[in-house]
Amino acid sequence: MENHLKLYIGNKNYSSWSMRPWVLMKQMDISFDEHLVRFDGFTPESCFKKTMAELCPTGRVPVLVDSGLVIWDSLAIVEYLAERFPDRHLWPQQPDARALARSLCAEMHSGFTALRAACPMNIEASLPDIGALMLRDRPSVRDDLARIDHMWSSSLARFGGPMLFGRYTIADAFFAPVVMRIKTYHLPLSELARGYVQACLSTSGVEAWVDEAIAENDFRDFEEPYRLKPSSEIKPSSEN
Ligand SMILES: N[C@@H](CCC(=O)N[C@@H](CS)C(=O)NCC(=O)O)C(=O)O
Repeated sequence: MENHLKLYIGNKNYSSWSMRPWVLMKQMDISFDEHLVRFDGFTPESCFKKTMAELCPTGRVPVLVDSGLVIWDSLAIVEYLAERFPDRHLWPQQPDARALARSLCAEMHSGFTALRAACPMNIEASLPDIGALMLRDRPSVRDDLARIDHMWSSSLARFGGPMLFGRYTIADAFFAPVVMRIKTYHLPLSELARGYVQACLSTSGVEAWVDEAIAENDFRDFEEPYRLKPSSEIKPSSEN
């Protein structure tokens, strides 16, 4: 089938939602044209918002365009890809494993808000002090991390690793930005879950995204709650 896929994404260093379909498509050898719409703010006047609002109703990335069909939202995009490329087996093939993988992705898609707010994706940064502060002062961040550890460990134990469902699936793409947060903020995990972090970081899709994120070298101050001030000025005691 002729390939007309276009994927609109944001800055690779920051855009966690964009990372999911991008690493999936790279990893599973689905070719596409990338359109990076640089973050310059999310106000209606920003170039980012004007560009994306012309394309889709949410005005957000990622967006996949397939010969005029516009699909927005990372979950809808990966479901579309799974249907369009059935031979790639993007979901696990067994119905029970597939149902579990969908449960994990749905939980990720609508949850972990405390972790996401306290530790936004910032691939080129190293912020161990912030990670330690957030874990010390925000119980909801501790809860999110414990849930992720339990979720990953159970899946790895049940399906044998190295990826969440044995071989690489959509679930691994969905958790790739969490893996990046674990790395940036040095968040502690059980041994099994740490092994998964290493396995995920070594996948070709994630390696390619990380290389390009670092090469971007595009500091966006509105995406930087921490690197603009010393950690002594950061007061994480209130929950978001
Ligand atoms: N649920 C959406 C979330 C998309 C999203 O929030 N993307 C961010 C960038 S990572 C964005 O475009 N933000 C712009 C805004 O908030 O206006 C998805 O899964 O695709």
